[in-house]
Amino acid sequence: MYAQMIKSEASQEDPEALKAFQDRIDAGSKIEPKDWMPEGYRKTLIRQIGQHAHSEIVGQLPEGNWISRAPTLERKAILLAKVQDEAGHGLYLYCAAETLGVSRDQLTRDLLSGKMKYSSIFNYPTLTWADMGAVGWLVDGAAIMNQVPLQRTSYGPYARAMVRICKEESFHQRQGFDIMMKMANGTDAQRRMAQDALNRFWYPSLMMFGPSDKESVHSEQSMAWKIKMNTNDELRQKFVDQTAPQAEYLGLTVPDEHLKFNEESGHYDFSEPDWDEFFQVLKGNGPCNTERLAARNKAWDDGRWVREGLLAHAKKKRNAAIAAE
Ligand code: BYC
Repeated sequence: MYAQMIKSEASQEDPEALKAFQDRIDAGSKIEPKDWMPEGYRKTLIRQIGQHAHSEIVGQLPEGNWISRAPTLERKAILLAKVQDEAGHGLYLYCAAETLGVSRDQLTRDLLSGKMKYSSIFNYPTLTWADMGAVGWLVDGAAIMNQVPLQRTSYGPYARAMVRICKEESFHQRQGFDIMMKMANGTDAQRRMAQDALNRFWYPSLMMFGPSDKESVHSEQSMAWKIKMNTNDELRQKFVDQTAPQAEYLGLTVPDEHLKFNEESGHYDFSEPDWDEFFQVLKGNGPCNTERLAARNKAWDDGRWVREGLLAHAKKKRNAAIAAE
């Protein structure tokens, strides 16, 4: 449906302008906010950057859950800083989306009403401290795998936001792996916790890259426009290739009996995630969808007095400036 809509919109646009635009993309030029762009390009970017921004904001919830229960003051300070970084990532991305003509208020409304998506991964619960390790190691690890190529994406403000985000995400991944190392080399109970976290987060992390290439609706057009630099399956494979040896180093077992290095292909063979589960989560039926949206709606409602206070203050200052002229 969406892909068809984008195609039909393109058919109404000036073919010469479309060709010149595609030539610029093919030549590796960056598209900037004031440049002409096809409506489909603008909409696709708003969708992807908006979903990404929402993922950063909703992504604070599963980890925020453990700030008050971190095992040491040092771990608590690190986790606090990480969760705060995610808020910052959300802000850079909302700013990048605003350059495309959508307001942050509109994007927020679309998140809170459930109209816009955020990453499926954040609809899973974080049950133990080891989950903080698994989230950093696997979830941030998958995020980096996806986001490093996006530093070369064709839209300037998005590419530039990604540079800073990727620097911070790689620190996040290391802190996650550090927690996993501590737990995997700890007591029997800690090792069991680490294994259990890996068991629960492995397949949801693979799902972060999106449906298989056969099912992906947007990949073809998004790759032609360099809004996406790789297909979903390419990135998923790279992630498995990077992560399987790390699990081995930790002495943990990836919960996939088919995971095996294939000498011929030079890559790991692995089992696909349960795609029915993925599409259920996208429909709002994951373990925490309701809880996550309720938390964001509550935060928005609770913050009303701050927004109103700031707006009233800004209005007062503006009126005073007008009166002084
Ligand atoms: N969750 O045609 P496709 C992070 C949707 S990490 C939910 O392949 P596309 C963080 C997709 O939107 C995560 N929905 O789509 C980490 C589409 O539905 P609509 C954020 C998903 O866009 C740690 C439909 O399925 N990263 O932020 O070409 C701590 C068909 O898919 C998912 C990004 O957003 C999913 N996993 O490719 C804190 C990176 N996968 O929109 C925070 C930027 C697919 O037509 N985004 N869908 O209704 C991307 O690279 C791409 O948007 C995706 C999907 C690879 C995710």
